[in-house]
Amino acid sequence: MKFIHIADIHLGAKPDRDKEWAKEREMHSWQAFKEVIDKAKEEQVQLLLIAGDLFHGQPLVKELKEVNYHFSRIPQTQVVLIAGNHDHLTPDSCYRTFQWEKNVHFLKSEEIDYIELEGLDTRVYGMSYWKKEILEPRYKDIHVKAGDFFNILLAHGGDEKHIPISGSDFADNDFDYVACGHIHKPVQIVQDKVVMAGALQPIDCNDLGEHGYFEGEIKNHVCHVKFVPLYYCEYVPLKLKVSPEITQGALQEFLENRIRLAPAYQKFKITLNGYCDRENPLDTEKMKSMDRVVKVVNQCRADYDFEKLKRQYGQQILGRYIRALEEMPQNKITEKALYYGVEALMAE
Ligand SMILES: [Mn+2]
Repeated sequence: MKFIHIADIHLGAKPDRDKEWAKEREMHSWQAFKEVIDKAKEEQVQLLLIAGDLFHGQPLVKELKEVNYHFSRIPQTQVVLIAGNHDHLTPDSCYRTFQWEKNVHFLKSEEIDYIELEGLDTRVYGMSYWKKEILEPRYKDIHVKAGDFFNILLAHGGDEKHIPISGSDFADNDFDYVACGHIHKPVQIVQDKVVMAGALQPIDCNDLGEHGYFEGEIKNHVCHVKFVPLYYCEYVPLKLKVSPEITQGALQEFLENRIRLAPAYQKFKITLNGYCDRENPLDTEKMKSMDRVVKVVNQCRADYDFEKLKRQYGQQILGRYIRALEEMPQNKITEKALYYGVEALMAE
C-alpha cells in the first residue's frame, strides 16, 4: 500500500502580509495542496493522511467544497483527516455537518476513534480538536483493537498547550505508523514509524528550511517513508557578521549578489551580528525593503572607543569597569562582559 502523509496545510493563511509578494504567498498553500492531490492520482496512492490544520482557521463552506472537489478527483484514494487546533471543531463549525465524498473519512470525535478501510486491511485511529488548546497528553497508552490490520495513528500536537508528546509515548504502543502534525518542521521522530510531516509549505518566516510531505509504502507490515520537498517558498536563514568598517552600501551589494544566485523560491531571513559603528548604525529598515528579504534581525553590538571612554570617565565607575576588565585574562567571555557592561553603564 502506498500512502501520502501531510499536515499543517493552513489553507487560507496569509504569510508575509506586509510584503509586495503577499498575494503570491497566499496562493501557495492551495497550490501545494493541489500538487499533493495530483501526485496521489499519478502515483495511484491508496491512502492520504491529513494530520490536522488543513485550514488556517474556521473553514468556510465554499472552502470545504473546494477541498472536497479535489478529493473527488482521487476516488481511488482513501482520505483520512482530523481537525487540529487551528481548524478545531467549534459548536457551530460547518466542518461538523459537511457532506464529504465517499472516499473521505473525517475522524470528528473528541476521543480517540478509528475507521476501518475496506480492502486496505488498515485501521486509522485519531481524534479532532474541539477547542484551541488541549493541555493533557492524549496519545499515551492507546491500544489498538484486535485483528490483523495495519494500524495507523493520526496525531496532532507536540507542544505544551497542544497535546504534549514525548518520544517514549510511542515507544511500545501497537501502531505500525504514527502520522503527526502541528510542529512545522519535518522530522522522523522514530525512523519510518513516528513522523512529524511539518507544514506542507512554510506559514511564516520562522518556518525555516525545506517543507513538503512524506510518501510511504507498506509491505508485509513493514513501513518505509521518504520526505518529498515542495518548492513554492523556502525561508533561508542568512547570518552576517559585520564590523564597524562595513558600509550600508557594501553590505547591501553583498546581499543582492547572494540573493541573486539563489533559486527564485527562496526568501531570506537575515541576522546581523558582530560590532557596528555606534555613531553610524546600519539602516535595517532599508535592508528590510530589499527584494526577497523577509526579515532583518539586528543583533549587532555597538563598537566603543575604550581609550576615549577611559580618559573621559577616569575614576568614575565606567572608567574603573573598563580598566578592571582589561586587567583580566582576555577571552570571549571577558570580551562580551566588557561590551555588555559598558552598554549597560552608558545607558544609565
Ligand atoms: Mn497545529
